[in-house]
Amino acid sequence: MNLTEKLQAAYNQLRLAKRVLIVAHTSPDADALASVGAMIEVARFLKLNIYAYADKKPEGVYGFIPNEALVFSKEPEDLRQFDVILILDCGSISRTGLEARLRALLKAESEGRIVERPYLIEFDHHPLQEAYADLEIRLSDKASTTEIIYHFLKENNLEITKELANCILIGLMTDTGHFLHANSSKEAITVSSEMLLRGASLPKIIDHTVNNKSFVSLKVWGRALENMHFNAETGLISSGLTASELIDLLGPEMAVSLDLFGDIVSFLSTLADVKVALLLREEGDRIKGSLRTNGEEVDVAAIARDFGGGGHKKAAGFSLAGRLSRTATGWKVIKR
Ligand SMILES: [Mn+2]
Repeated sequence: MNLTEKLQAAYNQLRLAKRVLIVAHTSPDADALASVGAMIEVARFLKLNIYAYADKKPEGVYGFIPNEALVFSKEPEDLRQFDVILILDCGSISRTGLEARLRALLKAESEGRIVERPYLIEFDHHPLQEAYADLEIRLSDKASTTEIIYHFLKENNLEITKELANCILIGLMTDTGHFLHANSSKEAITVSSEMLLRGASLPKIIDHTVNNKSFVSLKVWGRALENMHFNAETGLISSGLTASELIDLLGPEMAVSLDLFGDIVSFLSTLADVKVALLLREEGDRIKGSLRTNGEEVDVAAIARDFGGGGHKKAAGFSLAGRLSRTATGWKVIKR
C-alpha cells in the first residue's frame, strides 16, 4: 500500500467501526494530546463511540488543547469491546501504557484462542522500533503526529475545521520547539500557515506554551544551568538534576509546566560549539535522560537505544534504574 492508500484504509476502518479506543503515549505531551483531540473531532463527525486513553496525563497543564478533558488516565476495560484501537505518537508499544494487554491479545489470536480482536492502527512520526499494528502509518520525516493527521484529513477529503486546525498547529509548534528545532521543515511551516488560514490561533497557543513559564520552573532552569558541564573535546554538554534538588524546587508533587525538561535540554543543544546535549534527572529510583542535537553528525536515537530508550535522530530519551552522582567532570549514573 502506498501512503494515500494507507490513509484511506485507516479512514475506512474508522468509518466501519462502532467503538474505537484512541491511545496516546504515557505521560503525553502536547503533540500526543493534540493528536488525540483531532481524532476525537473526526470520531464525532463519524458518530463513533470512543474512549480516549493516555496513561499519566498531567492534570491542569494541557486544558487549552481541544477535547483534552475527554482523555482519561484510567485504563480502558476489556480491549475486545473495541473494533479499532488507534495508537497515536507512541514511538513503541511499550509507551502505549497497554503493552502487556496488547501483546496478550496478539498472542491469543496467533494461538487461535480468539477469532476476533480490535484492528490496530498506528499514526506516528518516531523511527521504527517494532511493527505491531495491522496498519502502520509511520512517517519519521514528519515534524509531529498532528502533521500526519493533516495528511489523513486531506487524503480523505475531511474538512479542516478551526478545532482541527488548532490541534494540528499545537502539535507542529510544540514538537518543533516553536520552529526552532532542526525538524522545522518547509513542509511543517507550510502546513502551519495553512492552519492559521483555517482559523488556528497562534497567540492563544503561544500564551499557553511559551508565555506561561512559572516562577518555580525558572528556578529549575537556573539549577540546570548551574549544574552544566561542557566537554570541549567531544562537544557534549550535560546537566543533571537530583531528586532532592527537584523536590526542593518543585515540592513533592513535582508539578511542572509543559515539557520543562525537554525545553531545557533543547536550549542546551543550541549553545555555541555544542554537538550533543544531555540532561539527566532523578525520578523515583530511576534516571531519565534526554538527548538533543542540532547537527547531522550524531544520531541521538542510537545513543538512547544503547540505554534501552529511543526517539528521533535529533531528540531522544531513555530511562535507567539508578541514581545520579556528581563527579569532577560531569555526572555518573550509579546502579542501585
Ligand atoms: Mn510527537
